[in-house]
Amino acid sequence: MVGSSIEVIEGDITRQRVDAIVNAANPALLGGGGVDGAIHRAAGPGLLTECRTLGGCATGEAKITKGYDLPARWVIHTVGPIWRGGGQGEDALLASCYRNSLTLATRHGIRTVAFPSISTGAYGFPVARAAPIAVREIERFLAHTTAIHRVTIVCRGPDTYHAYRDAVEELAE
Ligand code: AR6
Repeated sequence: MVGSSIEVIEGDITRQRVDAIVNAANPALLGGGGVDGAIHRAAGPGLLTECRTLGGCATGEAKITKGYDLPARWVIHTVGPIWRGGGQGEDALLASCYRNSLTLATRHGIRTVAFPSISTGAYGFPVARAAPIAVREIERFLAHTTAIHRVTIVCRGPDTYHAYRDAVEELAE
């Protein structure tokens, strides 16, 4: 069944026992608010020290660090697009966040990955539009690899949760 390897849950990504969690970062990779702040707080100061060595990250790209005090062994940092009305390549950039994060994961032998809802907080991307893009891109990736066993989308709040659940169900139809 299409969609079977994507799990959608409501919760806190910093608590996930997976090989890698994905951070919705900004191009400086030096921390911030939202999920980025939560991940840095939970990982401890070693994460920021390693992030300082990375030289930032372009929108749509991804970089990897260790997970430090997190249950996850790795953190994949990706930079989602800032919503500018939808005509500035936001959809394609959002898709590339998911694709590049999963590509990086396979290079590190990562089998289980948890994503937050990239760009739909401070960056203002409408979640009803972001969710199907995310789910489609993850599915497309999983269809061509056996390396990744499970992808979990960890949603903060019921609106986000329902948007991703609907997207998974629609793709499975
Ligand atoms: N677990 C799971 N999801 C969370 C958590 C958590 N602990 N905390 C927040 N979210 P945002 P963006 C959800 O703003 O839109 C940062 O300052 C949140 O409710 O974290 O990509 C960065 O440094 C929302 O659904 O990321 C950048 O400057 C989703 O995560 C900027 O914000 C994404 O919201 C990136 O903005």
